[in-house]
Amino acid sequence: GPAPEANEPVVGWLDLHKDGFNHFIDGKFVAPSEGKRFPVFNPAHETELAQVAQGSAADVDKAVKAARKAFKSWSALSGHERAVYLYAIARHIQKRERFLSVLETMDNGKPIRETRDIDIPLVARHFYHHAGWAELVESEFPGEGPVGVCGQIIPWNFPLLMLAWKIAPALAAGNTVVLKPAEYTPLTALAFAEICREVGLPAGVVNIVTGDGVTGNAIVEHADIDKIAFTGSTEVGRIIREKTAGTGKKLSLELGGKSPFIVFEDADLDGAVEGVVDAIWFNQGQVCCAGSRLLVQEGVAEAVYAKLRARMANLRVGDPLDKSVDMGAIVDPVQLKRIKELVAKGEAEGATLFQANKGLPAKGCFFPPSLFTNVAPASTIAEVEIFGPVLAAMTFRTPDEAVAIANNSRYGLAASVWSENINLSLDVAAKLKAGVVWINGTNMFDAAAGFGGYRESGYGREGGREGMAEYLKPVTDKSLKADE
Ligand code: TXE
Repeated sequence: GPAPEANEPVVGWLDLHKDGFNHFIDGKFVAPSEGKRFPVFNPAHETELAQVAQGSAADVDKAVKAARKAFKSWSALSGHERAVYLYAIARHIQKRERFLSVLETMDNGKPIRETRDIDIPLVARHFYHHAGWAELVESEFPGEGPVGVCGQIIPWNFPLLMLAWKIAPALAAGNTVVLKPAEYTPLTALAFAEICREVGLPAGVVNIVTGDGVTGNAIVEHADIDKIAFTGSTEVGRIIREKTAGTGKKLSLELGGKSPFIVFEDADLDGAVEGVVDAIWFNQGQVCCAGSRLLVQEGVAEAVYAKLRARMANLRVGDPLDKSVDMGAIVDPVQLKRIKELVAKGEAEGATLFQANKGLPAKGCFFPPSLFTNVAPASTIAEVEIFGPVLAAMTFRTPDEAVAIANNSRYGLAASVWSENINLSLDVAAKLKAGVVWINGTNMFDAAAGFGGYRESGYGREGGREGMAEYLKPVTDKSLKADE
């Protein structure tokens, strides 16, 4: 069951805010202008965690004005001076690692093992890495300067990590930000706002406005924002691209995926099966680069499926605060409904469904690990992003056919290739239309490596040198930079 002692500081913190959370604007916590708040739930326990401010266009405007004012002095600091703040943020995240992990798990439903060992350590790593970039940016990007005020809109699947991916490079390059967390999972962003205060980050450099798509749209439409960075659905990405077309706004989009996971017959099959577990059942499959299409070479297909079914039967689905749990809750009933509908569609289209049935908790947003075999390449479940713990498996005969099936997608975010033959792996990897290709591995993230997609998975990169470039622009006369 849940670990009450780990839970306690978070419950106390939520209790402090039982009258409702506010936006974080200009270094202060500010009540929503229209006085509206919305509830945020723990999807595993079906309990309300908090009431959070619904951001209006007026709130967004206030935040943009604060960011604009702060931009002048923040961008005039030396890289080293900005690095000191980023190091301090990284250090404070490490100090509050346990609190942040528990809070993230309660808000999102993902296993505590993941928030503790993956999400929050990667958040700290991202700020450390970008503190380094703040030190280097002037020498590594001569003739370039910050873009200005950045509007950043993030999803709910890795709430604090997506915040880090957005805020760390923006600040390192000398920008100021207005960030909107997803409506399902705003709580770690609000805890992050407290960290900004603790480290004495100058007021207005980071502003957090909570709310839904209406709030996000107010950010997109604000005339005094210089860049929009968005991670979320392809549908909303398309709207944002249309709305920013014809404006001077710089834009980066990280959208959906339907990433192939290709297993050749000479692969280490047990290793590949463990890879699949990580590819599609990590974070309940709510991962933009999830390996959601399994392509297996015909000769080993039945063997791989058999190993997979046996492994699925051992996956523990349950209370995400329990350290022994492999899979937690789906983020929200709306997403759960979407997953159920797509699974029903897969069955209607004639694919064979296998679900490991260890029993799900009696209440809460849970869905079992699911495997579809006999999937026709042109069927819905082979094409549409399910964004849940559902794997669609297909077979292929030759490497060329594997490449053809893999690339037959509107998306192109990531791919995994499994083979003991490195020549084959490298040859196939080069032919895949994907922003990231892993060989004998999957879901490996590093702050130093650019991440992003092809096609409808979006454009622009986050992380590393390419990620920094997204937050910079040519500056002809550096003395003009601060007066913009
Ligand atoms: O995404 P939305 P949703 C995919 C996944 C999922 C589906 C729907 O397939 O099932 O999208 O999820 C804000 N202008 N991904 O509905 O709506 C919103 O408030 C500006 C993949 O949650 O795109 C939130 O902060 N902003 C993905 C953010 O956009 C708007 C991660 C994402 O929400 C807006 C999430 C608007 N008009 C979902 N409408 C990935 N690539 O990892 C909403 N938002």
